[in-house]
Amino acid sequence: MVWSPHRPWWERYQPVSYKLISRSGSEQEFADMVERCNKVGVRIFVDAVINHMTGDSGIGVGIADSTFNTYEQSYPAVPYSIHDFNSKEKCGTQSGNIENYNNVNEVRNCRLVSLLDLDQSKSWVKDRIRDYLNHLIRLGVAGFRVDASKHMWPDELKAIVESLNDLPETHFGAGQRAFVFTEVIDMGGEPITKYEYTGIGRVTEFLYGMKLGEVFRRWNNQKLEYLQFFGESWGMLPSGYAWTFVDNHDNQRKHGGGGDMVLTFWEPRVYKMANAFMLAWPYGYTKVMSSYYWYPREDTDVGPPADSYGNTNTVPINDDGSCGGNWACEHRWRQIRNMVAFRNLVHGTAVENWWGRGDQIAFSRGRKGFLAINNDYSQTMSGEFYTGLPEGFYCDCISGDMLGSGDNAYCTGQTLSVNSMGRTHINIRSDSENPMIAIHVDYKL
Ligand code: AAO
Repeated sequence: MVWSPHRPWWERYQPVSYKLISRSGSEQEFADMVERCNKVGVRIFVDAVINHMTGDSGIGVGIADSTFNTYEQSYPAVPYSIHDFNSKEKCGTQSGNIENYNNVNEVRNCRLVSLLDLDQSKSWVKDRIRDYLNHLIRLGVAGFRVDASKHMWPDELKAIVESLNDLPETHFGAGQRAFVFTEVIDMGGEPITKYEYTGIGRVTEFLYGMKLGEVFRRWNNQKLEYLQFFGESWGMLPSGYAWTFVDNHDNQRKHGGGGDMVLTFWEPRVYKMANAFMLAWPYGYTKVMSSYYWYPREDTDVGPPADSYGNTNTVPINDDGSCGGNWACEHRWRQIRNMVAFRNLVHGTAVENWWGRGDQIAFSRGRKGFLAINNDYSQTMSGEFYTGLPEGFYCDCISGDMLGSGDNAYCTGQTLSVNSMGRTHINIRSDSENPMIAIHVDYKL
């Protein structure tokens, strides 16, 4: 546990053991959550910290009461001893830490911000990590985000992933493998690239959120209309390898890659636009961020809403479905939640009817969905647009929800009428709080 600063969020990134006990609860509570989620079709992916253990802070105790001693490099609860870590000789820097990101050996054999660096070439280490991940698989998790993957040798990480058990047949069917995402920050300019990790699973595409932030902020003469070919031609991974997000837990705090450009929940209007675009756009495997508010905003260490000891608070849900208790819960914002449904619905269809004028864009996804965004600061976006959709009345899933069913269905937001030519009239004011319209065939009234 880290007490100075007081129980920061990043404490979790310093494992002491592989026990499933955290400030969020016990193993039993975790297993129960996974089970309940699987039953309703929600998959759980675990953020696996397997590159390192704690920082070199001396002697201490973890949240599950396991001890550690970094002078001796000892973590008895796993157990790991000095033989399981990369030595200073193997690393080669004076401090034992990564000092130069242009030196591949350093990045992978030295300590990331002083975190004791496990040596995954050792079979003992590989096996302990394998057992830990298999334990999680047995509990029903669907896959892993592999933290700090850039700091592990790709072939060693691949061997660990390949050694994992299949997912349990009861929940996933026969022969299914864990879904793996590797965290590799590659914005260009360093020798280690994201392409080295595509053989393992999906790879973080940090350029995606950075570029999207640049475009929606209209920095460097960017305009929404340039998004027509947003994807690989912008220097990003082929779509099938990319794991995309508007922001993540690091860069929303200006840590990690792209921190100055990315959009976050602190700027909700434009954040909703960027997420709507991401979710409607057929590139990459998308991730929606879910956060908590922290104060003061400049203090990037502040941990989650918690009791005075640091145990994470339960998330209260308000009557309108949003979260209370300082949880931001972006995933519950109607504009974002409804666009997730949009994405699932239009999966497999192509972008059609692209229309772009400066900071106004519109496009459809096959004959299933249509999105229009007005990011112009003064011009209303108005006119007749091809939606690609069958004739009928549609409920705009940005301004409202479609409730009820059959003849009793009604829209709590704006209703749009699509004519027999597939055209609709739209009018989006530039000063609207939600300057977008999204309709799809599941919201046909
Ligand atoms: C904490 C304290 C430290 C202390 C340590 C040990 O803050 O002062 O030394 O404990 O006691 C999180 C926190 C850390 C925290 C750590 C452990 O963020 O502050 O340290 O937990 O509790 C690199 C890695 C990447 C990593 C990122 C933060 O490559 O894997 O740093 N992300 C993950 C997690 C993260 C976590 C850890 C890893 C550790 O998501 O939450 O740390 O488990 C360049 C490099 C990147 C490098 C960044 C940041 O990026 O390319 O590889 O990321 O620098 O150092 C432009 C450039 C871009 C550059 C970027 C940032 O965008 O284009 O290349 O600027 O400068």
